[in-house]
Amino acid sequence: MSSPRIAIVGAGISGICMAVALQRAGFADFTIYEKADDYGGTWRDNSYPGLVCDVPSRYYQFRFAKNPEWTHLYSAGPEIKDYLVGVAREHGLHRNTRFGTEVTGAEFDGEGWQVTTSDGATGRFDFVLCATGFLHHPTRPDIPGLDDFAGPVMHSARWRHDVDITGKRVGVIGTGSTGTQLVSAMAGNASEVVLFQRTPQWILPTVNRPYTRLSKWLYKRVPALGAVPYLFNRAAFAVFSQGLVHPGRVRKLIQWVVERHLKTVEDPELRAKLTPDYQAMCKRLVVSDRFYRTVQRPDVRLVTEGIDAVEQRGVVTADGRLHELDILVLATGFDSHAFMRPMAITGAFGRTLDQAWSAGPRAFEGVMMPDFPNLFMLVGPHSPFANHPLTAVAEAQSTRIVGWLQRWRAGEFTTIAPTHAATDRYNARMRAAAPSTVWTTGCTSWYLGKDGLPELWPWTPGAYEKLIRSAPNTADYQLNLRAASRS
Ligand code: N01
Repeated sequence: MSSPRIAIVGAGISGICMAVALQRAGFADFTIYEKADDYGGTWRDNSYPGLVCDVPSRYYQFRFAKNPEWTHLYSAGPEIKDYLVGVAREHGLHRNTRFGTEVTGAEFDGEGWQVTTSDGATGRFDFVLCATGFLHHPTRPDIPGLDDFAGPVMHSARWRHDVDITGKRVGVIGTGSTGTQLVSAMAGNASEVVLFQRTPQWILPTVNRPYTRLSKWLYKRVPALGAVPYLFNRAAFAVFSQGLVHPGRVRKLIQWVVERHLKTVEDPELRAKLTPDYQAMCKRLVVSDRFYRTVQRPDVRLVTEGIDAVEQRGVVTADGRLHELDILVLATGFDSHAFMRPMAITGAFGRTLDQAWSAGPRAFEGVMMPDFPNLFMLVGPHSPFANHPLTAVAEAQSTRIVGWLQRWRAGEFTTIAPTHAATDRYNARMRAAAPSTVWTTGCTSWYLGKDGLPELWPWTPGAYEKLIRSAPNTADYQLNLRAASRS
């Protein structure tokens, strides 16, 4: 039995998860390419003040690496990054990782992939596993004059720790999960925080609390206890996700909760400005118990007039007013539809990824594409996400991928890709299910693709896990069986 040569692109949550799954299945010949200089992906890139994961820590972790030391119910960004670095170290992944090396291209040569990196080197692999994430490429808004601003301008995912906000007038553009966390964290430190809101958000209240020493001690002493919060949160998220994908009681209940939360804003004029005109969860639900309190502070100003331009001294809004600022923060999100691009990927028959995805990212079961044999994706198009933890998605998908690699090792095939027919059927079923989801109820968001349909799995994450952990239907794939003679 030969062992495949495998390239993993990206060393974030899904890249680390995939690498550990390979190790555990006895696949030793793999290289992780990471363009940055550390593990962590989005948790490495995002280091803005106030970053806290809105999924409970004891759920937002790998099942194979439960951490008894989480300090809070909801962990801060640096703690999650340290956790991921720790998992990578514990598994000795540095031996397989090439930091500071960006994969710029990958070309299928009939039986495997020629991978090109930024240093001009090439390598040949039997499989390429793309673990590149989707909240990776910061979006810089197209606002006239942005480059003219005299002070520092920084995207939330490129936080400049050399810029001291103390006593400064800070403008924040964007009211997603990031903008709301940032404003809550900076108020009181900056002299004034001005939040430029294009669209209000529904906010789900939650209370963060530290774990007691006793609870940490117990989780350390009795690791099996880790299953309790995991299963509890899994059940809670299963109920929550019913509201995402079906109209009904859960959706109504969440709407009621967020509306009650909004009523904690006392000034009716401010409350009106903060009231969305779409259903809760249509955009990715923001979770915070601090935001409404923060926007009611005298040193925080909510601006709802559209932004016309940025000039040297600040932001000019449509009413002609200049909002003078010292620092400008762009909490304007990411190009979530890029996935593994700008990597130049060319599959079978010379078909490029840009050609294959000219109508938007499409995949089979979130992990493979027709015409791109032996190329797998983690958290690819139409994987479940929304507020669901990506650790769980990556674990389920890496199990499926390992299953195929084992069949390759057993000599069952040389190359594999899903058929066009299976992929078309799969995508048609998802399109048919999309109208029941909350994401199509009348808002814009990064969830929606070019066709206005969500690029998310339109059923519950549990249903996806069941599908991806079940035995694949061989009829949905084109297997090249020449390898039968290899083993
Ligand atoms: O980005 P977003 P994010 N002028 O795309 C506004 C995850 N996350 O970084 O709604 C003015 O949600 C835009 O306005 P509008 C999570 O999955 C998780 O906040 O398009 N405004 C919007 O308000 C999340 O969903 C955590 O009208 C402009 C904002 O910028 C994802 O990351 C924490 C504009 C962008 O919101 C992305 O969140 C943080 C313009 N030209 C993030 N362009 C956790 O807690 C854009 N906007 C785990």
